[in-house]
Amino acid sequence: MQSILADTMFFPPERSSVAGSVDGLFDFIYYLSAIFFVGIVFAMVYFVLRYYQRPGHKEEPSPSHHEVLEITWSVIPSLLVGVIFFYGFTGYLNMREAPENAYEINVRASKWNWLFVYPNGAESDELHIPVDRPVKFLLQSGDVLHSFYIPAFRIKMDCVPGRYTSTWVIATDTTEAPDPNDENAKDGHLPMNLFCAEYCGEKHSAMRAKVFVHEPGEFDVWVEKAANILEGRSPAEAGEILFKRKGCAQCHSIEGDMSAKYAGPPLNGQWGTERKVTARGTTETVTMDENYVRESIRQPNAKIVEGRKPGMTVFTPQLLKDDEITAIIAYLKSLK
Ligand SMILES: [Cu+2]
Repeated sequence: MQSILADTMFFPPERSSVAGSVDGLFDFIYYLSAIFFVGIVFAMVYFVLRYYQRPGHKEEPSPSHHEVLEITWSVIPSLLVGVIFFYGFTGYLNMREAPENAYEINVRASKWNWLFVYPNGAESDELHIPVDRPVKFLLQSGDVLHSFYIPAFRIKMDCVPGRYTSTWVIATDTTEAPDPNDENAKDGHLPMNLFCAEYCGEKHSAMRAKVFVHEPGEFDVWVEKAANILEGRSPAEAGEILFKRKGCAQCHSIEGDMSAKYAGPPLNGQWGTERKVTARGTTETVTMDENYVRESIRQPNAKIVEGRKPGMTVFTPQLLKDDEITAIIAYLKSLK
């Protein structure tokens, strides 16, 4: 069911197989509330005008009960609530249970970025999915509660630390025109937004990603290419991709921004320079070289730059391979 109200007033156009049922129920509750609101306010105003205390107005005893009236106002709302429950509950179950043949993508939420891991090992910081095919999202959180929310699909599910949750979707439209600044791009074909919908700390509002929906063949090509980021790229190019994808860019400016907007120190133009750090309670001076960067990634709390607080993610070899650290080092060297 296409929703006129939800489409035009509140939400982006429906782009998934479940969006229609969500909007349908939303519309039902909305119009029902509107009808009851108008009815109740009118009745109230009418009674006030008819019965207010005034000179010459005689008080009448009110009836203790009225069976027909009481049954009516109990049965009708119960039926309406029953309808809302039925469609809400069956719709919810449908969103929880993915079909068996669904394509599975692992979603890892952490402060403050999204990482999508595909069955062939490919990883991306933007979500890519095929059109017209059930896609299941297996959700995880690396730290606190986050919530996986794609408004155009009308799906939302919490990412809970220490357990898996899941949701799924069939996208009904492909996205094109990846440049949002292109004025000729039709809105219906722009990549969709993915938000974190659970307040998760300082940069919660920056925890966003784009969703791209591909034709099936095009998707296979993309996911194949995404699996080998080190291949066919210079180490610095691969390092730049990793720097964004692994969340480094959320806390480290590459434009020299020293402000508290970034939890970590800026990383451009730093290669080979010295800095004061605190290591096990004592202050020392270190040079930013290969080993310092490697240590700062593997054991971020070993040396804390003066004026900064510990708290960076510890990147174990499972999270970031040695080859990938080498690529990031090449990227950092290239930043002026
Ligand atoms: Cu979050």
